Amino acid sequence: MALSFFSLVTGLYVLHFSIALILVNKEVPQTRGMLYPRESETREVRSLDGIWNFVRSDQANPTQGVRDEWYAKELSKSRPTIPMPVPASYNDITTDNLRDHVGTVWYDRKFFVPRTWAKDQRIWLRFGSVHYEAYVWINGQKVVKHEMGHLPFEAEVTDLLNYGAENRITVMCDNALIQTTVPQGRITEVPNDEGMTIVQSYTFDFFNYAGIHRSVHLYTTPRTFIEEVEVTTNLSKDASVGDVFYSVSVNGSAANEADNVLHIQANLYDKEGILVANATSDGKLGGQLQVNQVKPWWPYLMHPKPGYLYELEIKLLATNEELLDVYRLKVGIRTLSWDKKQFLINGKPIYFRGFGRHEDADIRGKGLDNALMVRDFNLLKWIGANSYRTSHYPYSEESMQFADEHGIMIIDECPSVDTENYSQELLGKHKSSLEQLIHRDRNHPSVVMWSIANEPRTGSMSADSYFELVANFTRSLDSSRPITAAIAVPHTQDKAGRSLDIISFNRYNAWYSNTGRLDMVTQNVIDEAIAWNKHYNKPIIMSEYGADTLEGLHMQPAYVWSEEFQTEVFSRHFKAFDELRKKGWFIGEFVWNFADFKTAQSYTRVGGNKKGVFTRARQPKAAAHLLRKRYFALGRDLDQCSFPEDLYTYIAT
Ligand code: BDP
Repeated sequence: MALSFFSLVTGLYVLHFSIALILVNKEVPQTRGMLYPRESETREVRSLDGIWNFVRSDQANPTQGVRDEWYAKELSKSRPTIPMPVPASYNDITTDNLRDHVGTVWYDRKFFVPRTWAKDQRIWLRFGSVHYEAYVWINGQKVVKHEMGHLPFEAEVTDLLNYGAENRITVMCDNALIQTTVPQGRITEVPNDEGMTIVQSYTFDFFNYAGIHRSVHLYTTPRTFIEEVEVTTNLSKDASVGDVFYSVSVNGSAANEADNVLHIQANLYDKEGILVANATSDGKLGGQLQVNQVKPWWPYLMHPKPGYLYELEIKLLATNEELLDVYRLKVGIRTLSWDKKQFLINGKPIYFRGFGRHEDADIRGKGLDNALMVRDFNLLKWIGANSYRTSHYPYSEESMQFADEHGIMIIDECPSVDTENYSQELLGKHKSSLEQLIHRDRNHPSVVMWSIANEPRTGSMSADSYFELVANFTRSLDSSRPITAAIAVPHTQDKAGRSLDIISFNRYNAWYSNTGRLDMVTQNVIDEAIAWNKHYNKPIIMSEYGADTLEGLHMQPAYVWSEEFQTEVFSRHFKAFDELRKKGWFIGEFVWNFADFKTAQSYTRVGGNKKGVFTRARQPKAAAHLLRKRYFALGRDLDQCSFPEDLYTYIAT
């Protein structure tokens, strides 16, 4: 049973190679539902986070647990278990080599479902993310399979639960990356001292952390409920009137009864809780709300009150006005527009000053951590950044909500990194990752751009049609935001840029090229940005630049890895950026990276990538203070923000 359901690769993982390429634009499965779990008068939410039981499979026998039906009873009956926190990556929790495990691992736990949930409700099980592939059972019954890290999935479990009694959830998670996963990797069998072992390799530069990375929730909905809400907004020319367009889809039997005309009552409240607009749709599941004296959503430092959010209350009503369901979400009212030179929010040109980042921390790896998230936003605001790219995969839904509230603009990236060996199967999964991402994030005002890849190998012929298909697919799902990709091949080789709206390029002058040569940064950056712009006639962003820096290492004159060197590298780039800004089409600078992060083991990495402006423990390196002065200076010059009092330290009169 289990094998056919899960269609597991028997034995070891198959390697895929692509030869000549004719790509076809096939349909991608469409995500349904997946609203962020929120309580309301019609919904309850329960967390299943906590300490779960954990088993690692034998690397040489990853499908054994499925064949032997470990999910049919408690895991501890099949294998000795160890405690494992959820959410967290499992890699850095134990003291043995679990860190480098390749293949499947198993989790289970028990939980109670209240008797009261048995009545007139539906129950849903939702995972914020599991990396990379997940297989889920409730009380030994298959529930859902999902492939792709960093993205949520859910399934209805109403008929599988024991109400007023104990239940068991079992999860199998597979971290193996092959040439047709997103991101790609390779599995090889190589000899070691004991015989043969399985090795996972990948070209991307961050550790392939795995496990149940984000929260697990059970939530209830009424029998007929609000399944999806899509919101778009507009502003009048003088920005005094705002429009909120909402469309709702409903799931449930009442939706199909001919004599029951479901309708929506939509109420929009401002921050003080005052009702500013309302509408009752006439048998339709969508409509428009108009807000006079609107308070638009502005990025941080562009307005004294950035990140202004309204609350949209959606009520689903039956013909007899019976209240069926209520769901509330935050809405920011803003417009986006772009042309060959500029990118504008609410009609005002934007200059991005931000970071490439990672979800990464000591011990918990890529596991959701509210303390870390709040600290990171404090640091972003302290340093005066107005944006970041979710390099190189979707970040937690909680952080997207935070970005909305704090006015931090997001370039939202799908998990495609170092893409190569293009194939039809890879294309399907790449498109699916964007479909899932856009479905999840389309209502966030903070999301201002989609990034369809990081450093794809766009020099090959196949990249041309591949990225045209990916970009057009993305546009077909959301034409309200521009599309970019962070490109690293030289413009003379690139085949993807023609399909993008905005060109982002990554380059490490004085680090990977001309190492140590601080005198070979500024002009190279200027020349390359101009070349990209001439080639494609599109706005240009420098999406990565930086230098590895060991905190506490000081050397004067500056020498690679020292704090002085990172500071100098930044300063040489700033000079280039200011030259480029005068040209009108250079629209942003993103440092690589916000904080130090873990990578696979390599002789170029000391405990990980050290290009952070902050350490992995989120403390500033010397360059952070310089960057802070620049980002606030840009904020003052471009957006008339005021300086924080402690920006400059008193030295002399
Ligand atoms: C870039 C990648 C980024 C790496 C960075 C580096 O986009 O993921 O971490 O190089 O090597 O090419 O520091």
